[in-house]
Amino acid sequence: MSGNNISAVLYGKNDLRLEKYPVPEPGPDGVLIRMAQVGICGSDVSYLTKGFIGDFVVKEPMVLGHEAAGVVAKCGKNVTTLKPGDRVAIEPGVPCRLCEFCKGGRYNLCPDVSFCATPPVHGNLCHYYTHAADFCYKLPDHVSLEEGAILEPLSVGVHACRRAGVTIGSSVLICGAGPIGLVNVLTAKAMGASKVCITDIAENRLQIAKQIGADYTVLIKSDEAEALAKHIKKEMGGMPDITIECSGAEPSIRLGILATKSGGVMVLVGLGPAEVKIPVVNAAVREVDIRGIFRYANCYPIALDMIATGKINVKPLITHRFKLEEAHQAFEIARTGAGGAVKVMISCD
Ligand code: NAD
Ligand code: 572
Ligand code: ZN
Repeated sequence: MSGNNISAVLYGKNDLRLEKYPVPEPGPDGVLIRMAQVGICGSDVSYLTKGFIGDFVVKEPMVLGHEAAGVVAKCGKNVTTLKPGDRVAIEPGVPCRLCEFCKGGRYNLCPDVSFCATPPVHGNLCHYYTHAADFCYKLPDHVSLEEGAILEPLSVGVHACRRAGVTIGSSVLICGAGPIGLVNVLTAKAMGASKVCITDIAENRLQIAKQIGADYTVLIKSDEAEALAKHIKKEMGGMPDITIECSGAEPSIRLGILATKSGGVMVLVGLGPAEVKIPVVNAAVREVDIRGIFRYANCYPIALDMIATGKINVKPLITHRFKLEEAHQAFEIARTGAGGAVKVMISCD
């Protein structure tokens, strides 16, 4: 099998190549996975179009992809929980397991995490890939491999809604209706939110949000945050208890703070410029707690359960499908959002 592992390799800005890599051998605690479905994330697109995100620079060739599912092809000698033929979702971040964050259960904060397609770690947009067996989740027969791949962004939604404290009866404002805003809509509704309002600057994305369960949509046409906050209050019949910001845009963060009810919570999911100007005194004196999130921890099992039990349906988020050999076209659609693209899925089998 060696040398037959076609992989989508990023050499640097706008230099994506399909190359044959060797088929890797799993370590004693790992599994070899025949890759099936890999979603394109905004971070894959950023590495392709800019060559970096923040301090993470593509210096060596790196395989893209971290939203993935596949079929176990071979197990390392210590693996007892999986067997060849099992269909699995792959949690892309494997932490050190030893530091205080790992031991405390907040393993997403591990400084030594190895996360797929974050330089210099290879991702899994390829035919064969090895991963730690305990970061692979067996899919029930009725859960598709595409749904398995979407567990990754869905886990971001689960983590954000948990950090926000979304519960039965919550009223939630979600800013930004990209894939991450949309998984937050699905999760917030599944966790019992009674009112979910979502904003975006693009009407087509708001339409999808409506279809998947958003109760109110607000098209953002100006940066007048005070007026927009009043409009949202009127639409929702009161200020939201919780705001989950999923655009990273400065005016949207500002709006999120002003729109949130006193004593409420604002979660920053979107990561835009490293420094932004926000009305921090307004948040302070109204006791609006501002919380961040970094990926997720312990969320894959919850995300899988939400799909497997039918509490949420992620299928409407998948708008485009390509084969690995068509990776360049797939990334072009993901980059431009042409044809109303939300989640672009690449099939590797
Ligand atoms: P995306 O670019 O597809 O979606 C962002 C959406 O925000 C777009 O639909 C855009 O039209 C909209 N938007 C832009 N300006 C706006 C404004 N002023 N008001 C309202 N909406 C506005 O990206 P995505 O894949 O959905 O990811 C969203 C953000 O989440 C990104 O910044 C990404 O880096 C971040 N993210 C963070 C984490 C984390 O761990 N914190 C994890 C995953 C993604
Ligand atoms: O699915 C995980 C994920 N995380 C994203 C973006 C997209 N997908 N994050 C935004 C970028 N950061 S980072 O800290 N970084 C590149 C490591 O700037 C991670 C979280
Ligand atoms: Zn991602």
